[in-house]
Amino acid sequence: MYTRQNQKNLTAAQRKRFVAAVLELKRDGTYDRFVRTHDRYFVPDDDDGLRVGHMSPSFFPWHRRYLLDFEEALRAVDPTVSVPYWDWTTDRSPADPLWGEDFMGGTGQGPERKVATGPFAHASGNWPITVGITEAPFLTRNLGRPHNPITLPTAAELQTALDDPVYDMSPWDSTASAGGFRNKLEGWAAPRSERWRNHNKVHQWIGGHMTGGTAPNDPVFWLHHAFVDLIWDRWQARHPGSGYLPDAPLDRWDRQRGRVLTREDPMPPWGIPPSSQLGHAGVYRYEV
Ligand SMILES: [Cu+2]
Repeated sequence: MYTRQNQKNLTAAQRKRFVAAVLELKRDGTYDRFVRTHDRYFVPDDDDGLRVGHMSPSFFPWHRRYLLDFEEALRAVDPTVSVPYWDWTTDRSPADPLWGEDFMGGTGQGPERKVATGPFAHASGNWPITVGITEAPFLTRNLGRPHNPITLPTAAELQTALDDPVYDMSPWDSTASAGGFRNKLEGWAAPRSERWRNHNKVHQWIGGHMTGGTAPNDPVFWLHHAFVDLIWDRWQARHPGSGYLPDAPLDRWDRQRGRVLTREDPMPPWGIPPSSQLGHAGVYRYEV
């Protein structure tokens, strides 16, 4: 059992070891395989295929397993490392030490929004982008989107998702107007005028690679999704009588049948059901 720490509590030595392990996975090709996997399962509502990673109930269990795989790879490089989490309701500024030279590096610069500081700057030579949305070989960001400002989700906004006692609801996609914890936290259940909420809004606030299927090109992806994973714990603790939905096969006439995972369906690429990922006791815990 190991601990996932709040990123703001990491010592300089821990930041250094985390960055070094990430760079080693990049160097040996493992990292880009993770980026490719995320992109492959980035299937939107209007696609015919099975949606496992996004816009569907398995958003939480899929990312939990995905982070665990990544963390396992990191820990094979350095067993003292785990994935830290970033609480974006409290550490909200582009000036936060999260974006420091010794950790994630800063925002993108120039018209191309090229990340030019820190360990993941292109000039370092250690962070070529090979699985991108464009041909650009460098990591891009646009923290806070200054030309059209967006703020990180607030604690109150997060609370509206946590307060919902229903895990998810039909039609199990990004359009549910009624709500459900998964949709509110993933961040689709918003009026059109304010499209992004919670998890999605964080991706938009960072900008650049974080806005697409190859989002894990930006190492802050892992810190963001560790916090999303922690939020799932909080929701479970708050609603002990609520569980993963759908928990039974969908009706034959249901248009989402075969397109979303029920509790016991095999979840690709692992072939394990969402029910196997509902807790993480004995594997890791979160520092609070
Ligand atoms: Cu995400």
